[in-house]
Amino acid sequence: AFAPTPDDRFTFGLWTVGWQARDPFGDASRPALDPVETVHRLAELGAHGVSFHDDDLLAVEPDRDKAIAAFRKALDETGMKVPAATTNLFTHPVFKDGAFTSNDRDVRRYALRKVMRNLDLAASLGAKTYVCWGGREGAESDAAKDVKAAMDRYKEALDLLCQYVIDKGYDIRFAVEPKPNEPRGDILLPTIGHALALINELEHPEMVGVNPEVGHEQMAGLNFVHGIAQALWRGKLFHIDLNGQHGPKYDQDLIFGHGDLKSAFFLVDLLETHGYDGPLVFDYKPLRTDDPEDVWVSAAANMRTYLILKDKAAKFRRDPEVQEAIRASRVDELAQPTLAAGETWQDLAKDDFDVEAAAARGFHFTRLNQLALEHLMGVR
Ligand code: 3MF
Ligand code: MG
Ligand code: MG
Ligand code: MG
Repeated sequence: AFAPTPDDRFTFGLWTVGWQARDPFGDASRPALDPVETVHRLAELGAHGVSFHDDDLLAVEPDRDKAIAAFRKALDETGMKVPAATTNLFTHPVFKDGAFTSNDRDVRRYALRKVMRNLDLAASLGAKTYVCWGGREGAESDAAKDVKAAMDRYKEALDLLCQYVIDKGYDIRFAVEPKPNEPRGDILLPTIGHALALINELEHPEMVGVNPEVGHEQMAGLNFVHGIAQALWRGKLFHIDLNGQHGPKYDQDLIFGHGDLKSAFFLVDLLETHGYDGPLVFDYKPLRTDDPEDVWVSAAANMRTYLILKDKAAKFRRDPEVQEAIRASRVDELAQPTLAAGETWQDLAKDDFDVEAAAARGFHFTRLNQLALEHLMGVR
């Protein structure tokens, strides 16, 4: 039980298992990992696919053509897919003030060329989603960045990239990944809501959605499940980065479920009951204390945790006592429009409403929450 198969649509970034665990205070604790090995190991574990930054492919082979050929061969041998790809616009010091919104115009032009080059590769590998995380789009000083101009440049960049995809005839949509801070003091498009608002202003809003990451919203103290629900409501959840985080602190990138487990439970419940059918992507970091074999234990743990939570969420939904508690809490009543068909604001005056009686009615949310926790804790 809980053994993943490609039908589960689990994918991993090459940079996750391949993270050598360099951090601001310490050197690498693991050797570089060959993307070819990653593809084979993840396939053996039951994953569906991998995604990559342009630079990830060069982890052990500096020749781009050779690296791509080896990667393609590994994909062919294993049947692994590339549902998404992305661009590294943050490691090289040229991007120290960002890429699409760097104050330096030449850098902005170089960044767009770098994305377009990798879009060609992404399309040739069958990727349907192209992720744009604004790695260093941001500032430490409010004097240093004209944020209104930066929004113009962000829009300009995304509009240009959509036009590129249209002109090339690629079957690709973009997914903007919000993050509040790290590596910059403040990053532009810090939350799902900010990203959705920018997308509404684009020339091709239908081609752009979001790629929210569990830990990123939680770093800002936000409710990830609520953010995902709002993105699903607008049909904007094109991609999702699953991992774990313990509240507002540095970007921990823990294994999925190894942070806020209760939020992970309700997230899986939401994705599964909504019928989200995009890739389920793990964007996590194996602990720096893990050795090269532990890395694969951690990769498997992400998928197993998701499948366990999926099973628990389904049992929660099927439990007659839960169903009764949901009715008692009037959760389903919210789906009913506030006005009946044909009613107008004038009809509201006709209501015979006892304010005090309504104020006295409890919602019984505690009982419902406890039932959810008991399912999660495995006693029901
Ligand atoms: C950083 C991230 C990124 C993005 C990636 C786009 C390195 O916190 O989450 O991972 O997910 O660049 O997919
Ligand atoms: Mg993270
Ligand atoms: Mg991240
Ligand atoms: Mg991410």
